[in-house]
Amino acid sequence: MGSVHTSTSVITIERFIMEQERLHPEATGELSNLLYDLCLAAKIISRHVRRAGLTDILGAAGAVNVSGDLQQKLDLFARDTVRHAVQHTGRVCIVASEEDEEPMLCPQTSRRGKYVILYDPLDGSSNIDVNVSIGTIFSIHRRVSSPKGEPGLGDCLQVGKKQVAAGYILYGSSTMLVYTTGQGVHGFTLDPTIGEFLLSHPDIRTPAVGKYYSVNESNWNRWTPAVQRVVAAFKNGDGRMQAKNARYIGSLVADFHRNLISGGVFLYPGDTRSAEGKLRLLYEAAPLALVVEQAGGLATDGRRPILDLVPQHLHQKTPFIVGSKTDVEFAVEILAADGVPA
Ligand code: P6P
Repeated sequence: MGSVHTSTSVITIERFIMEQERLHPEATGELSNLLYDLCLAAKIISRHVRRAGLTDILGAAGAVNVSGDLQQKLDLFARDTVRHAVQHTGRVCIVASEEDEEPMLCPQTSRRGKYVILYDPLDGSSNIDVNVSIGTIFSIHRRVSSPKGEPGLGDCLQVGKKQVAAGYILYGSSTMLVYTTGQGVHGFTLDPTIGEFLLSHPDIRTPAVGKYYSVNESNWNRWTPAVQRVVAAFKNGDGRMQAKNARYIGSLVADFHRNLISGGVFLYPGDTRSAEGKLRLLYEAAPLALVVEQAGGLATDGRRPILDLVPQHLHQKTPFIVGSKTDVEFAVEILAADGVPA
């Protein structure tokens, strides 16, 4: 009798990625290997994040630690860890991160591959000192420049719907890696005792109507009246919208993940201080938009789907409303009636 998948069968991310690749005979395996590379980076960053509280003992950033290594700020450590994991593999040609003003070309020594990685190495890193969950967000595009020339900014400034893959690592009560390659959204939980990400959330679907709304209400007086109407409806309910529970951690990946699993809507609208809001399009909003849409949700800037926005520059910000389909549609309808951007 052939092997039977029982509900208790342990599926590592490596095995899952391989099985997913088999669904695409044309696949070369390069994307699969790139996802493995990111997996390795995730394990290394997770190990360091878990020890963050020990910097007083092990030395904070700038100090030289017991093994003589220069202690780095965790977000710079995360930035380097991802880059080191991918830049010599011949699978990637250029990377861009929130920590660097310009994209970084992969070294000429190894063949420059066909993929581009845009990432936020450690989003919410200001929460590290108070032991609040933080995350890494990544977006993978195909190179669009000629392989005969140098990769460049044009390979990074691509519209979100062209992403090949996207996902995040959440360093929470457990470390989870959630990703999509356009074939649904799948979540893996790190078992640190064996150093493996195990399939824990196959084919994640986000509820159409959310339990939670997530927004920093201290910005209330800086929002447009239309945004205030949207948030008031989520808070108090109105004719069509049941009142929701408020949940706001102030760490994007943590807020996003809770809402993805339980249903909810996250908002970071523009305001009088910053018309484009606070969150970045290329390596925060666009990858999370791909994940949420693959899970049945929506992501918008208040008027247009995030995945349709054509970036003009690397660190461009965007208003961001993301989560349960019915809730995001409700917000867009209220904002459209007002005729101004979120
Ligand atoms: P605010 C963290 O600094 C971050 O970039 C996101 O992780 C989070 O969603 C947002 O900022 C919180 O911003 O203005 O509400 O503190």
